[in-house]
Amino acid sequence: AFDGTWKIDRNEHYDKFMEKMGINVVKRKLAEHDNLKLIIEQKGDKFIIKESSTFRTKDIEFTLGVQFEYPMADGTELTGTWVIEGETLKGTFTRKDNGKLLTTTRSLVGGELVQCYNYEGVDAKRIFKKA
Ligand code: MYR
Repeated sequence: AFDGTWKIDRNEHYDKFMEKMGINVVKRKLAEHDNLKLIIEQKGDKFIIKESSTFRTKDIEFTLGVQFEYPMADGTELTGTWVIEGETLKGTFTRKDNGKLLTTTRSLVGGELVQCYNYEGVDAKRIFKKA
């Protein structure tokens, strides 16, 4: 269901979220317009994601329920897992630099891919349209 090419359409509270994450204002301004594109392919429990943005291109592979590492575009390392609950992908990640939790979900809402983020009480969304 998540398969396909998804292009970022809009953000909600993303600047506030990034600020909480400790990202400086210059990087936040760039990140608001990063043209993020995700090509998602699911094979059973395994996901292959090709991420591209103005910052980088990166291939990510993970298996549901299996811990993996993910470096954010600024180099901060996360470690965690994705699981599926019902129709929703739920991600629980920990920042390696400070041990704090970042949770995220992906779900399909009206044909759009909605990714929600939470860090230290701040919620944000990034909403993608199918290319
Ligand atoms: C993936 O499934 O795409 C890889 C794992 C994603 C982990 C959660 C993403 C957090 C990215 C946060 C970026 C916020 C910048 C402050």
